[in-house]
Amino acid sequence: MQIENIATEPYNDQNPGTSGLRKKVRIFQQPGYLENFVQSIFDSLEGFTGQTLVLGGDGRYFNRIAIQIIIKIAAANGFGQLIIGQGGLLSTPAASHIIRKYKAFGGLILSASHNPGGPDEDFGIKYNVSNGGPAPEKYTDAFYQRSQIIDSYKTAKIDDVDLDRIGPQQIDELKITIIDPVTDYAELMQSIFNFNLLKQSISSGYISLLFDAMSAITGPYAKRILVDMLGASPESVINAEPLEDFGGHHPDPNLAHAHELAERMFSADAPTFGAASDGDGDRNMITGSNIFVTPSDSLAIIAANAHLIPAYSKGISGVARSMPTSQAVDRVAANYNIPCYETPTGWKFFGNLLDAGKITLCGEESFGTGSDHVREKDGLWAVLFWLNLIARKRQSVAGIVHEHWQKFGRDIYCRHDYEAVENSIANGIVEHLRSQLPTLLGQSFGEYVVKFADEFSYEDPIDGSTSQNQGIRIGFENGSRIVFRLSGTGTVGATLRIYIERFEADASRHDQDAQEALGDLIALAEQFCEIKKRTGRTAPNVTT
Ligand code: G16
Repeated sequence: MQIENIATEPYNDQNPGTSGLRKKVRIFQQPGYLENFVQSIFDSLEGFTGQTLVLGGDGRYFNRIAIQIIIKIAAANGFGQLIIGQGGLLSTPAASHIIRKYKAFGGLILSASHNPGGPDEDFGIKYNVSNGGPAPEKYTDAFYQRSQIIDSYKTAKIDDVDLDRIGPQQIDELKITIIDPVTDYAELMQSIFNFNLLKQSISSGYISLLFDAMSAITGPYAKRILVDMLGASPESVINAEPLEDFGGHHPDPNLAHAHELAERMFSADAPTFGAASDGDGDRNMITGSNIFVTPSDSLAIIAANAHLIPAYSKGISGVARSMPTSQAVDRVAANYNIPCYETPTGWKFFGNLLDAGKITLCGEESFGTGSDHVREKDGLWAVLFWLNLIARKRQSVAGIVHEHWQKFGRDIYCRHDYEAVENSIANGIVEHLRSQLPTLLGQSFGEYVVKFADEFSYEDPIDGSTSQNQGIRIGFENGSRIVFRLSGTGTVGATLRIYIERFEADASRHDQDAQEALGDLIALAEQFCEIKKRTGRTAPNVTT
């Protein structure tokens, strides 16, 4: 195999965010941009000669081109085998599973998740380590450092690989194996859930379901698992064809973007269960007939009922949630007397806890839920969990949610996103919030008395690494919280996220609308951060 060393100039913006490097496609198309970043990753890793690398993406625009480029760089750098999803497709959780199952050295996942796709939209790349999980910060910091001084990359002079032909191909000393993207993952799901019970519940009509794949990667996975294996009707999976531009939509599973699903689920003839997943298949939105389950509640309900699912029937060791996720799961953990960890936003922070067996389940307010079966959040896993729960408990989604609130109380929750805020304004807001922290303690704002006001930092209990500046938290004596942080996944300007929650023990008040119930705290959040005042905006872009 002939290998070339190509001279290159560093780019100064290759700092991975919450989940890999995400930029506009046009930025990735600059000469050497993708090549530099991939070579920077390989330059920062040791011991992969002759080892296996998993490769796949969510099928968005530029996916196939990027895969061919990466194959050549990986070949030139000495990997022995590349396992690639057919057509260059792999959902993020499937990639995580394949890295683990085939004991790969790591994997490259090409996705910008829920961000839109197309020539003028977003692309992304992320490296996952041998446990199947996103590279921890010590890796991503090293990639960035390297990218700032890189002066050449290696590439193999080989033809483009046929990505559609399943099976092994040999190019000199490099083995390339194209696999069906769904089979291994579907088998894993079958080993976790009670597929027989699910089949019966679907065929008897007890469960009717609607899954919105949002023209993204989960279409083929949902069709195989929900339709072929579990017997749901083909019409149960909508927007099932993965498209390079996701049909022009945001493949973001929330009520605003999964509007077709939302309309059906809030209609008179709504199915029992509705769900959606995102661009790369790791997020999930759960709904039932005329009810939306917040991701924070979903995590708590999953934790409270895990023993009803075959794979977790012996109990769970502990749970974790990202800091801005509501405290609903903490109440479940306290009730079952198991540990509950609070980590920064980003799935990578769960990896060590999962590897060490400290937790079985984890989740985030950003529509992410998962378990120790892989090291990524997993959209279809959450869907199957809920279906298994409905079948096992013989209860509707609303019934399960209300029963949970009755027992544990309700953590009323919402998130407001202000997107594409000018960076200087966003930084000014963060500075302004920071400057208030020392004086807030003990102050009263109506019924809210400040109990703590700080900037969240995290010390990993397994490896002792620390992560600073992970969001500003203002907590009140009555358990309510307001959290502010800048997103690490956007590609235009800055996105300010405001997370608001209040606990309601009184079951007669559990049906309140979240925005109304949180009205005082929403006003207080504006008083603290002045986003509306400083930007002239009147409302958030997205409310979830
Ligand atoms: C990624 C991370 C999640 C994180 C989310 C939002 O998800 O994997 O852990 O919660 O981004 O992050 P931020 O608030 O910084 O935008 P995904 O689905 O985009 O890969």
